[in-house]
Amino acid sequence: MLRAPARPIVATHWGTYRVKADEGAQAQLEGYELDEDPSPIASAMLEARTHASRIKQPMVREGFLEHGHHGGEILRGQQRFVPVSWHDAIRIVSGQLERVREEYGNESIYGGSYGWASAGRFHHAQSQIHRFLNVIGGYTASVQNYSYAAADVIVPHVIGSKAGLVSGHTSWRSIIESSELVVMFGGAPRKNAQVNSGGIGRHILRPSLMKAHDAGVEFVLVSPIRDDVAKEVDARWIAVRPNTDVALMLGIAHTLITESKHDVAFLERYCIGFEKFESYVMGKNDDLPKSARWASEITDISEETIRKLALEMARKRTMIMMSWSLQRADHGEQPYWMAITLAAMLGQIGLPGGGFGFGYGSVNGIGNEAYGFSWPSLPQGKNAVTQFIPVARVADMLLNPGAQYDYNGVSRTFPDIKCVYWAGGNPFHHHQDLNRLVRAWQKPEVIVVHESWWNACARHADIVLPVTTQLERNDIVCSGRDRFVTPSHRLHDPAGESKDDYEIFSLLARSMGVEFEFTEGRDEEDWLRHLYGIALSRVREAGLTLPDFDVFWQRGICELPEPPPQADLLAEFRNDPVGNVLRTPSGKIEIFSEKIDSFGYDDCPGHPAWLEPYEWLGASAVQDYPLHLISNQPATKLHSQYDLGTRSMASKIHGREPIRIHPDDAAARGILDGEVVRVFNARGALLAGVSVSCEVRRGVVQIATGAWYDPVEPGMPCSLDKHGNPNVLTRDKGTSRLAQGVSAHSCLVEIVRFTGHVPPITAFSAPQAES
Ligand SMILES: Nc1nc2c(c(=O)[nH]1)N[C@H]1C(S)=C(S)[C@@H](COP(=O)(O)OP(=O)(O)OC[C@H]3O[C@@H](n4cnc5c(=O)[nH]c(N)nc54)[C@H](O)[C@@H]3O)O[C@H]1N2
Ligand SMILES: Nc1nc2c(c(=O)[nH]1)N[C@H]1C(S)=C(S)[C@@H](COP(=O)(O)OP(=O)(O)OC[C@H]3O[C@@H](n4cnc5c(=O)[nH]c(N)nc54)[C@H](O)[C@@H]3O)O[C@H]1N2
Ligand SMILES: [Mo]
Repeated sequence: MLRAPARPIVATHWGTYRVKADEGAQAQLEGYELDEDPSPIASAMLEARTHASRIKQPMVREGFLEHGHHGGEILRGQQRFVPVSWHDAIRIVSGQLERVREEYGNESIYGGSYGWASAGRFHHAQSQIHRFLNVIGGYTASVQNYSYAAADVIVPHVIGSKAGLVSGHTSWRSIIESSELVVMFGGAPRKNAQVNSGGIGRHILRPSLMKAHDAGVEFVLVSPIRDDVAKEVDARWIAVRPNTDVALMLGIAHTLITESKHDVAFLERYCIGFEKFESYVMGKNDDLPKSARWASEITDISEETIRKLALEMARKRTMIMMSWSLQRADHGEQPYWMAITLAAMLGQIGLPGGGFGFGYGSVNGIGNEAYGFSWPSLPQGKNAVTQFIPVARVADMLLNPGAQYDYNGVSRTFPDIKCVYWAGGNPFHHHQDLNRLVRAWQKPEVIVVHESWWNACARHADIVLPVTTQLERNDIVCSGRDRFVTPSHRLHDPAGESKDDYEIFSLLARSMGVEFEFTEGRDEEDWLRHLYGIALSRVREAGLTLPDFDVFWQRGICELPEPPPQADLLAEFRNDPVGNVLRTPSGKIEIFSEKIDSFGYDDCPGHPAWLEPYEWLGASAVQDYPLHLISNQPATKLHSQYDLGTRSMASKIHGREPIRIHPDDAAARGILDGEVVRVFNARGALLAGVSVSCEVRRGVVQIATGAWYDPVEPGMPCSLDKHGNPNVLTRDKGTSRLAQGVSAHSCLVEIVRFTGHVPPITAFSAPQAES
C-alpha cells in the first residue's frame, strides 16, 4: 500500500502543489516553491471534492431502468435518476456492451470520448477507456482535437511535420536573445498558459514575456481583445476584426511585394509555389490586388498601419506568433498557412528569434527547452475497428449515419452508432451548437458516462458511474514540455461509493471474461511502479538519473537538469535544405500545394487565400446579429472543470458567466454594466452578466467557455441556457473539407437587456433523484 509523505504533493494540469495543513485549519494547496507564477485554479479541487453536485453512487435514468434501451419517448436530460448497486451497474453496462457488440458489431460503439480528464500517466481516463474498449474488440475512435484540428492537418501539408505547432518551437531563450519584434496574432494571454495537458513544473509564459520585454523586444498584439497579452509588455494593439487576420497578412504581403522587401532568395531556395501565390496577391487573375487598402476595408485597420507594420517586419528580426484560437474558425486552415507564407516572405525562418510559431500563449511550456522524452502512459492496446471520425463531427455522425463527408482528400462514411461511452470529457461543454447536440444525443440506444459531478454530460446519460477525483488516487505526473517527474499523492478516500476508472473497467472486464487482458494482473501500485520503471530507463538512456521508485514517492518533485540549447524551428532545413529536406511532396515549404489543390475543395484551395467566414462582421447576417462573439478559454478554471469552485463563482454576475462588451455597443442597446442580458442568434440563446469594457473592440463581445450548461427546459433543443454556455450559440460546422475542425470563433449574435424573471441556476445541484 502506497503511503503519502508528511507533506504530500498534488500534480495537475494547472501546476504542482504542496499540501499545507496547519492544525485545525482547512488544508490548502500551495504552489511549488520553484514555480514563479503558480495558478490559483487548484484552490477549487478541495471544495469540489465534497460539493453537493458530487455523484456518490451509480445511477440509471429511470426510463432506462424500466424499459432498457427501448426507453420510450422520454428525452435524455429530462428524466429522474435511480441509484443502483455497483453489482447491478456493472451487470447493466456489461450486458449492454455485449448486446450492442452482438447485434451491431464493435464499430457501433463510439469511444472517441474526447476531453482533458485529469493529469497523470496511469489514471488518464482516455487511456483507460480506450484500453478497455480495445480489450473488448474495439470501437469507433476520434482523431484530432478541439484545440488545433485545422492546424494539425494543414501544417504538415505545408512544412512536412507539426514542428512549431505542438513542439519544436524556436525557444523563448532565442526570442529573448535575438527577436526585435514579436507580432502576436491572438496574443499570449497568461490565463491560458496556466495549464498544460499532463502537468506543469514551472509556469514560464509570464517570466519569459517579461524577460523579452526587458531585453528590448517590441510586441504588436493583433487581436480583438486588448488583454490577450500582459499590460507590462507595452504591446501596440491592432484591434483587428475577428477572423480577418488572413486579409491583414495579405495586405502586408502585397506591401512587401510592391516595396520589394520580400526575400526572393529565400523563397526560391526553400519554398515552392510563390509565383502562384504572388499572382493571387497582385490580383493578376481576379483584378483584385490584395493591397493594404483592400485589407483595410476588411480588417478595419488603417492602410497606413498595415503598410508600416509590413515595412517594420521586413526591417527587424521578427517572430510571427499565432495562437491556436485563430484556426478554431471557419476556414481556420488559412491563417496558419498564411502565417508560414508571410514568415517565408520575410526570409527569417530558421534564424534565431525569427520565423513563426503557434500557441506560445495557448498552453504552458511552448517555447520551453525540453528533452522531448515520450513519457510512458497506460498502454491502450490495438483497436480492431478502423472506423474513426474527426472529433468535432460527433453530432454529424450521430444525426447522419451512413452519410458521406470529405476529410483531408478522402471521402468517408459516418458509422451507425448505437452506444456512446464517455470518460474524461464533457461534450456539453466542448461541442458547438448544443441544441443540435441535444437532438443528436437522443439517437443512440445507450449512453454510459463516468463522471465525478452532475454536469450536463452526466445528466444526459442513461447510466452514470461515479469516479474518484485526482485527490483520491495516486499517480505520476510528467510532461514532454517540462523537465520534472512528480508523484501525485492520494489525500482522501473516495467520496461516497465512487471508484477509479481503472477499477470500474477492471470490474467490467471481469464480467465480460477479459479481466487479465485489461489488468495484466496489476493494481494501481503495480502499474505506477511499472510505468516509473519505463520512465527511469528512458531517462537513463539519455544519460540522466532519477531516484528509485520508493525514494521518488517520498521525496517528491524530481527536476532533471537544464537541457542543452535547442535548435531554432527549421534551422536544420535552412542550413542544409538538401540534406534535411522537409517531408512535403516537394521537400520544401509549400506555399502552393499541388496535393491540396488536387482535392478540388473550394473551401481550401491550393494556396492561402482570404475566404469569407460564414459569420463575421462583414457578413450579411450582421443585419440581425451585429456582434461577433469570441468564446475563448476561461481564466478562472479549466474548461468546465471547477466551474463550481469559489474562484469561478466569484467572477460571475448575478450567478451568470460575464460577457464583455464595448461601452459604445452597450450604450447603443441601453445596457448597463452588471445587468443580466439575453444573448441570442438563430441557433440558441443564453443569459449572461454584462461587463462593459474598453478591452474588447467595438462590434465584438467576449464570453469565456466553461459555464455549466443549464437549460430552462432540460432535454429540449432550443431551450434558453440560464447560465452562459456560449456553445448554445456557436455553429457546428467543420473548418473546411480539409480538416473538419471546430469553427467556434465564427459566430454572430445580438444582445438585449433581459427584462423577465431571472431564473435560478440549477446546474450545480444534483438532479432530481430517487434515493
Ligand atoms: N465555444 C468554444 N468551445 C470550445 C472551445 C472554444 O474555444 N470555444 N475550446 C475547445 C477546446 S480547445 C477544448 S480542448 C475543449 C475542452 O473540452 P473538455 O476537455 O471536454 O472539457 P473539460 O471540462 O475539461 O471536461 C473534462 C471532464 O472530465 C471529467 N474528469 C476529470 N478527471 C476525470 C477522471 O479521472 N475520470 C473521468 N471519468 N472523468 C474525469 C471532468 O469532471 C470534466 O467533466 O472545449 C472546446 N470547446
Ligand atoms: N485557464 C485556462 N487555460 C486554458 C484552457 C482553459 O480552459 N482554462 N484551455 C486550454 C486549451 S484546451 C487550449 S486548446 C488552449 C487554447 O488556447 P488559445 O486558442 O490561444 O485560447 P483562446 O483563449 O481561445 O484564444 C486566445 C485569444 O485569441 C483571440 N482571438 C480569437 N479569435 C481571433 C481572431 O479571429 N483573430 C485574432 N487575431 N485573435 C482572435 C481572442 O481574443 C482570445 O482571447 O488554452 C488552454 N489554456
Ligand atoms: Mo484545447
